[in-house]
Amino acid sequence: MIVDAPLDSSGAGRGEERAPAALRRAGLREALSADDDGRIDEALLRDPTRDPASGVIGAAGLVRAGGAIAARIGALIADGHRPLVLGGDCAILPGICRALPPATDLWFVDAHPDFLDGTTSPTGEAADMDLSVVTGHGPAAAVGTGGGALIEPNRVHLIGHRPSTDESSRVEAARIDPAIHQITAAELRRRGAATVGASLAADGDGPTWLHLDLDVVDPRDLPAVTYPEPDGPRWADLIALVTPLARADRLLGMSVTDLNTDEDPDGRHTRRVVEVLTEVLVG
Ligand SMILES: [Mn+2]
Repeated sequence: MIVDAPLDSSGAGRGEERAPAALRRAGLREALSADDDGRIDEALLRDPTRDPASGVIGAAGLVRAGGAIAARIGALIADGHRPLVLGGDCAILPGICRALPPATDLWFVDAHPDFLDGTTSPTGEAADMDLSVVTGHGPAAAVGTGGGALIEPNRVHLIGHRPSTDESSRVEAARIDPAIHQITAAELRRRGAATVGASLAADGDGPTWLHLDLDVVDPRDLPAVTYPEPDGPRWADLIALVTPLARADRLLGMSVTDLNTDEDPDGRHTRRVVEVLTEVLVG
């Protein structure tokens, strides 16, 4: 079941907002033979103002979006569907996690740890903060959660990030909850993406969510993202990593974020994302 959550947490109408429609135009739904649950309309944010209290852009709109995402994903899971949520950016994750049952594991594949807060984020975009929010490190009020962990930190695997040396990245690295399991991009290369994917998929039997921020992919293969980081997995490695995760029996659903269509004028990267998701999910 495909559902669109076109939330762009810059509030400025960047290309992440148009990614779900672009992926659909490129044939994603047909390629997956997926049912269609349309779009979560409240997950559109058009407010670039940084809230002085929380330090988060579009705080009121994020609360609305988070509630609507939680309600829709909760209903789909309750009806026995396995949603594929098309972002938008990673600010959709707290709403999704609100809908997940207790003791759900999270596979979080991203170039960045998303562990800043309203003070430490240089941008104020909630997509800098989502893993911090869902593990109970805030800022909670600004993204529509009541505080507290939505996912227990020791149930999170943070995969594919690469530590960078600028000041805010150092601050961010120091904030990461030490209970979170980390597999950096370098470790992924060392162990082999297929080995890591197979071992994660085989480890445990409780419900799991898979979150894929496409900026994890090396910018040589996917430059159509807002915050590219060098030295990521190539497409072949990503497919090897994600295929066993996406096909795990215990998977409740999957979110895909951060394709920026503004950086893809001829649509070639959008088409590649459709091919990759089809290979991962269908084979
Ligand atoms: Mn992210």
